[in-house]
Amino acid sequence: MARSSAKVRELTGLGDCDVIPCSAEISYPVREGQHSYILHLEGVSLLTALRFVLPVLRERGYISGCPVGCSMSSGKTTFLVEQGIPGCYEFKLAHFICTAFLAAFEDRHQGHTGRFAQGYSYFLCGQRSPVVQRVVVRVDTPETCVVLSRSYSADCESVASGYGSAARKPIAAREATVHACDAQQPRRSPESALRALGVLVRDAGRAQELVPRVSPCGQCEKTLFGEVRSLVQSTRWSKRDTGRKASGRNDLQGCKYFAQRFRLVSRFHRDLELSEVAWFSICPEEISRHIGRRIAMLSRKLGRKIRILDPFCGAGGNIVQAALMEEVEHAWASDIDDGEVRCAERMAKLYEAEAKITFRRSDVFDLDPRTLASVDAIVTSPPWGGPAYLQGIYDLSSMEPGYEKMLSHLAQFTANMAILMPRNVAADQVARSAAAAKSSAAVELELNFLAGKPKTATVYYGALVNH
Ligand code: MGP
Repeated sequence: MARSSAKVRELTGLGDCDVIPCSAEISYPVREGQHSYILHLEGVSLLTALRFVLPVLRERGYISGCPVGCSMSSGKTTFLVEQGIPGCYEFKLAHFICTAFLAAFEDRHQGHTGRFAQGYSYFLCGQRSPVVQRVVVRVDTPETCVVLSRSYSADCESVASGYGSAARKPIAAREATVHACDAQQPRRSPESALRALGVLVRDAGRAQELVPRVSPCGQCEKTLFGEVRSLVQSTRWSKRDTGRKASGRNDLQGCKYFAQRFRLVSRFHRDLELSEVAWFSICPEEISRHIGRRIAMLSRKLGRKIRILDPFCGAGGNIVQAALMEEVEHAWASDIDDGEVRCAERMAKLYEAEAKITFRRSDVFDLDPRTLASVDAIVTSPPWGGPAYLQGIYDLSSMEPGYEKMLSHLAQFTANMAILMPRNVAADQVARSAAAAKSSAAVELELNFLAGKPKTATVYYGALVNH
């Protein structure tokens, strides 16, 4: 009997990805009745699933009740089940091997197509969800209006209880409830109000010049304050790990960046071969996509499709996502490192964006504004100096090549720039950099939250500033 001869192995952790599939793309169904778990089967036909797999799972107590709502697509079968023990199970029966993923159902994922990554389960469901973006506070310096904003990517990590306990601790799903409201006067000093919003300044004297004009109401402030504090704590927790990240591909398999690979590149494939620098510097896809959307809005202002440039393209995370926007007509991507350029090319192929992007190896200062005169916007993530950036407040003047020198050079192409920055970048230095970017009227510093955690910041110059 197939049932009695079935071998069920519980797969755990991330280290096994050489022998088990790392993730599965699924169509996340709409909930039916009391069914609170989603079961996703790979490698079996519907008939085999019904006759063998489900009975075995039930017999062993992994699921209970009668599964419903099955859907099938390219050899994958999805069921909803009433109760279950979340996990990843592999079946070896006489004639087939099947992998089963079981995760708790979450209402907000209803109807999404997502990616189920095993080890620390999450659904990258943001592909179709809008990025929520709210301006929280706006401050003025004598010379420049600085807009501070936050972007929340659609939350894509979920905690399936008991799932992948040996793996990276998942970030708790935290839907931030922040309202941009019209509270009249700030009740804190400018510096502490900014700090409460997660915005840091290096020069305390200078901070006095930053006068919040709009401040969140007490309720929001409380939420934000608690949120930022707990996030800083969780950041410290994870920081200990970063020291261990070594260069080799094998070492990377255990590291936090590798654990987040589908968050960084949702179509991650082991043949992508990210370099050591790319692993820690590639922008998480949801944030790149968000920046891409903001850049695409420029097309409406100009009344035509736009052309964009990324002079530090690295593995291509930012430029590929931006180029995917239909408002983008063409993109140029360059990097000083030939290996990175080749990786970016592979990334473009992976996302089928290669026809829109021209790649070349070049130092940023060798790019000639006369030959790239038609660039409408720049999107880029310059080198921050590696994972040590989080010590204290990030000092923009420590960036190599010099930040303002780089901005002045890039401003010859266009003043419309979106530059990825460390989340602890000094806001006062950002304000001052506006002149070098020929964007002295306004600059925007946006904190990018991913799954409730501040990940990066983006500085917008020129027409990309959201007033
Ligand atoms: P991180 O701080 O290393 O990760 O980088 P995380 O998950 O916030 O770490 P934790 O320890 O606080 O939990 C967050 C993101 O910043 C990365 O995914 C990259 O997009 C970006 N980033 C990080 N570093 C070290 C660099 C860098 O040196 N250069 C660039 N351009 N981007 C970086």
